[in-house]
Amino acid sequence: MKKTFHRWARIFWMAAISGLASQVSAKELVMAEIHPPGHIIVKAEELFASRLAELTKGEVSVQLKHSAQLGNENQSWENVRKGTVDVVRINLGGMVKDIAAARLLSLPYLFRSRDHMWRVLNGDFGKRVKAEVEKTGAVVLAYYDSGARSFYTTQKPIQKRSDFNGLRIRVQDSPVYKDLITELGGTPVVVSYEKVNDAFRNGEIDGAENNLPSYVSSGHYKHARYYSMDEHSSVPEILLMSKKAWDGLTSEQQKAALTAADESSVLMKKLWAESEAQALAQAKKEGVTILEKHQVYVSGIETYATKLYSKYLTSGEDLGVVLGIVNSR
Ligand code: GTR
Repeated sequence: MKKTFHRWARIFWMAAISGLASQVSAKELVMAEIHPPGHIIVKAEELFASRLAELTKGEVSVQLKHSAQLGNENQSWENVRKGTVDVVRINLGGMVKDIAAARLLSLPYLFRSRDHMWRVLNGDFGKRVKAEVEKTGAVVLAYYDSGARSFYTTQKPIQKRSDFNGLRIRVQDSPVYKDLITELGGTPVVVSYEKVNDAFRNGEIDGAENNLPSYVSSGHYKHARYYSMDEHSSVPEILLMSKKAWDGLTSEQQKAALTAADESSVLMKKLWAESEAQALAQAKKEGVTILEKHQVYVSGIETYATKLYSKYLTSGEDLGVVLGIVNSR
């Protein structure tokens, strides 16, 4: 009896110790995302989280806080640099004030296709973006697709440049986007993503611009019933880890984080076209008027939009970089 008791006590004690040990070594990373579940970006992040847990055998897990529970995109960008959030996914278009390379990436009509954008990101320019971002104290895990952004409006579709006259268009907090709308003849209104529906409801804006998956999943299509596929920009998403969280991982865990991020990016790239097609089908089903690219007088819009280049390409180096991108179309 006494012997059995001792045996059980030992087993209990060992279990308690090993439980404690795994608690001590297990790390939970908190991740901020502004999109809701179901968005392709969130699906990619879910894959990142599950692969990271798998690759580290449960040592590192990710708690995904979607739908802007941890604040808007600007706040995520600030938080990841401060280390108060461990992982964030943000659009490079919102990082323009701090990252010079993001300014170039945001220039309208820079890329002709997703393939073109990926070629540029996988080359020297992608390395430059990474280096600039990492100087700010965040670690780049991967780039994600973001398709092409187009304009959507409440009263009538955008078909040509003069349709912008007098329209108030919501933009990300970026000087490039503000200048773009001004150049096109409209008035830019900076509103954070999760407040755009309210801005439509309150009549503060007449339009906005985004890719199809975001236009649909955000519900913007309920207010802005005309989507004109002018495809004026393709600014990728970036997955970042705070330096503090990164330094808290072992080198094996860091490797696993990069692998999981890369795998999620590859999968997302495969699924992107599908997700765009689904969003388009849903928008049509909901009665949205879609103007296909050939129904929009894009070259007229592009002529005005690209006037921005002279303002933003102030150094010979940047001019050379952008010329290189344009010539690689
Ligand atoms: C989306 C992007 C978000 C956010 C949003 C916006 O396409 O995924 O991160 O930047 O656009 O327009 O604010």
